[in-house]
Amino acid sequence: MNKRVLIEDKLIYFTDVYSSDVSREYFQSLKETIEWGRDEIMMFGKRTKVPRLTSWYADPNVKYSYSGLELIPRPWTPELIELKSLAEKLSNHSFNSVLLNYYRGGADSMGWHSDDEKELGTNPIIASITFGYPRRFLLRERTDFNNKKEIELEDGSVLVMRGDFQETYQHSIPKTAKKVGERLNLTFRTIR
Ligand SMILES: O=C(O)CCC(=O)C(=O)O
Repeated sequence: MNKRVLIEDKLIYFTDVYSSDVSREYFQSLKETIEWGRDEIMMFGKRTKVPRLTSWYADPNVKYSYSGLELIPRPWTPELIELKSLAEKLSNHSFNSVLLNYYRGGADSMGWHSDDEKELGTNPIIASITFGYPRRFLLRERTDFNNKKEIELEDGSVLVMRGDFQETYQHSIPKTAKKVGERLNLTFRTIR
């Protein structure tokens, strides 16, 4: 495993957390066993389907909503608990929920946003695991959109967002016209 501090006190990137064999197994099994759906969100006053598949697992009674959408949690599976334990070890923090995203190809994406919903509290710690095809993860400063950075999130990696990262930056996974494979992403969160 390799650890890199990308932004001091805000963004830490662990690569080779899982070998490619283990990552492939998690990828296949999550793809098949997670109850994937296509959420609708409110955008500019209109209901719009998100450009990817999603699912939400959490402790009972945990409620979370984003972009006007209230998410109903499903109960943890043994596999998600395994992944949660590793995410907790790397971030030194305990989580009570995970939001999963399934990017089926280059047309699937995640628009610019910060994970700054009030249920996450101030300076939330979020651990993000990637399995499958690497995609670009873009950052831009909230007070200066021209100040951008990017990294490629690799198969078997974990990105930990912490401190005032959400307050200071927005992030996105842009669409791409390149031929890309499928990617799964799990963001472990603590809902207060
Ligand atoms: O797929 C990713 O790496 C990003 C996920 C993300 O931004 C989110 O769930 O808020």
